[in-house]
Amino acid sequence: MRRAFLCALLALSLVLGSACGAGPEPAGEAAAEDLTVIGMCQVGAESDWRVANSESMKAVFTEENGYHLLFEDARQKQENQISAIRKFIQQQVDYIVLMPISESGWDSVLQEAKEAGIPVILVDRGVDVKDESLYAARVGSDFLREGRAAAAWMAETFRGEAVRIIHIQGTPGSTAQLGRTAALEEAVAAHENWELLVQLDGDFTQAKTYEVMTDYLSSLPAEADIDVVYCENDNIAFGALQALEERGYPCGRDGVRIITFDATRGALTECLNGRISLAVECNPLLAPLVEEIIQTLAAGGTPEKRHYVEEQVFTPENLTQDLIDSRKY
Ligand code: GYE
Repeated sequence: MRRAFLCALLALSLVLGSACGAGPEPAGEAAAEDLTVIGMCQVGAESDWRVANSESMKAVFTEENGYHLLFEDARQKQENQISAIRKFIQQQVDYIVLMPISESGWDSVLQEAKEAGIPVILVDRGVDVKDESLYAARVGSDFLREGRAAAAWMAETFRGEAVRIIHIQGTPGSTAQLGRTAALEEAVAAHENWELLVQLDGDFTQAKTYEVMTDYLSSLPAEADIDVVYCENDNIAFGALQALEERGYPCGRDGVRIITFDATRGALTECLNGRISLAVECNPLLAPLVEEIIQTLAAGGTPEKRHYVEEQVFTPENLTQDLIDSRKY
């Protein structure tokens, strides 16, 4: 804990802050209490998954639970994430929790955190760094495994038939994009009658996907043969559905099969009504695992480096309204 230093810094910044309008963000009165200060750097609010992930963090890292949470939304920019980490280092927070937007470009700033003695916990996506000791642990999903589950469903569903696939990717270079893409590409390479028609960048958002998908569909002859749209998250699936249906492509068992990842409530509802054919779960409720890691570190222990969460797949056949209603996200 760095309470004394932080309190002094906060007092100073409160005094100077109004005069010079600069300096580290004050952590407020809470810092005067014996709270663990967490500097959290979220990607943004690009998807339903991301919103559920942020809510999970805010629900666990509360003052009642002994934490003071400094939450930064990087608005989908790595440079904002890097500046937030530098600010957290200046503020001498106890832990940094980072949801890295993409895998590359982290060596220097994580080295700075290490030199300042602040453990970094990665949530959701990973980083590609030369020295693995730059972070304490990573909590999240196995995106390659998720993609392979989708490919296995395709193989089972189409059983040797020709499959024409549109692939809409998430934020380029993010672990979720890399894993889900690698799984599809390896499956296409292994099935000679699966054809990848196009790979589009949907950036994990509905708006971008609607735009790129509408453009792409306009470039095809009317009623082109499309069997599957492999969407790397739910919001991509929503944008693709909208674009497909507007151009007269029915989606579901007798039309284009939409595959999605995340399986948040909106997508599960579309799956139950048949417009989405497969929803591969990606669990955003990761805060309890992050808290366990913090408790291990606080007790002087060494947490496991990698924590994967268990996930399942949903189809219109195995889903029920009760399951959707009982879901927290
Ligand atoms: O699938 C998507 C989000 O990295 C698992 O990022 C996360 C992905 C998730 O924006 O909806």
